[in-house]
Amino acid sequence: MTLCSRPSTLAVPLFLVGGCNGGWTPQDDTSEEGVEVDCDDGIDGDADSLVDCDDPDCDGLELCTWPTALDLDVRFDFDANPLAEFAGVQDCLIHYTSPLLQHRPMDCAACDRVFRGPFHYVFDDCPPDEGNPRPTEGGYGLRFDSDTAWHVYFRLDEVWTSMGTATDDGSGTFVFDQTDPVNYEQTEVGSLRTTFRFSLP
Ligand SMILES: [Ca+2]
Ligand SMILES: [Ca+2]
Repeated sequence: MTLCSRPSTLAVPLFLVGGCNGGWTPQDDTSEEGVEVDCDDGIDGDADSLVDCDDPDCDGLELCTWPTALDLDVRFDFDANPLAEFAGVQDCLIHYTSPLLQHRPMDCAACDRVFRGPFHYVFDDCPPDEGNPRPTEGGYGLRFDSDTAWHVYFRLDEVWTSMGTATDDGSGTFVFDQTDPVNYEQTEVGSLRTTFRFSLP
């Protein structure tokens, strides 16, 4: 395998594309008669036809102000350095969007919400990850730390893993933006900028 084939340099960051798959554990419904006690389980606990935050019993709860749908825009932007370009490695970009919906049941203990959605590829000129076709859907977990900061989680080998913090860019869009060096056979070949943008639909 030569540097020119540049196959695995993007493999590690691309696990972020995978999101959450399988392993969901249903939660118990801890309702009492006549009152919606659990306002975040997707169940109409008191059987009055109003589920969770739609039920006035849940009025005033902070969690009822959290979004149940988000638009996600993701970019993996690889920038080859001059040495790597001399060896034939090229820049490449993977760009996809996903209309995310709240996913139930959720099994991310550190998250306030888990979202899933189909991936729509806008652009992709990066080399294929042999044996691992691009995912067609995925999910992410969010913890709502403050009005301007959300912590983002993704699933890696069935374990929810911290990705980092997305912050409000001032327009209500929460942005995670990070650049990491990319190494191939102990040589730095460039950098990968990873950008996740969460916005309200
Ligand atoms: Ca409920
Ligand atoms: Ca109810």
